[in-house]
Amino acid sequence: MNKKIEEALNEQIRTEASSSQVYLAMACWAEVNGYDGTSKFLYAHSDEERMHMLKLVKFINERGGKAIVPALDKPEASFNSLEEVFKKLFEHETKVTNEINKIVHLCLQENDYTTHNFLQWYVNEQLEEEALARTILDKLRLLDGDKSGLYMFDRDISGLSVES
Ligand code: OFO
Repeated sequence: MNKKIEEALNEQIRTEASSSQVYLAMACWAEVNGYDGTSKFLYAHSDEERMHMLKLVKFINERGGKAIVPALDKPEASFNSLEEVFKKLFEHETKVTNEINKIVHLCLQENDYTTHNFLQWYVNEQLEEEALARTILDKLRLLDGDKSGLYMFDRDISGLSVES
């Protein structure tokens, strides 16, 4: 496997693993602060990110490269509000999208069309995840901290899922 691509994909393993940790920490915060629906949503989102990581691990190993399981930083564990949680989640997803786009670009430069093809799944996934995060954030901004609105938000969000 092309070394530059292998390195970039391994870096993406770190990104996806760290997304999983970040959302797990958010899920814990939501759970202990009484936002059960939100915590359910975030636990599921954390699982999705682990699955994104595993897909990369398998792809690299199956193509003759070597996947590296990275050390991760401790994620932020306390937040002031649900709005802050989702603002950070949205910003995080935007960063992930940029990272994916950079690897897609590298694949074209290196004429690696197999990996380019493989990455289209991630391109679509990022589109969906960013759109979902933006919708959730818009709702929270509209609520502007209104307690009964937040209660309903938390009840409804548990029914939303992050597509895999
Ligand atoms: Fe939510 O990011 Fe993975 O791909």
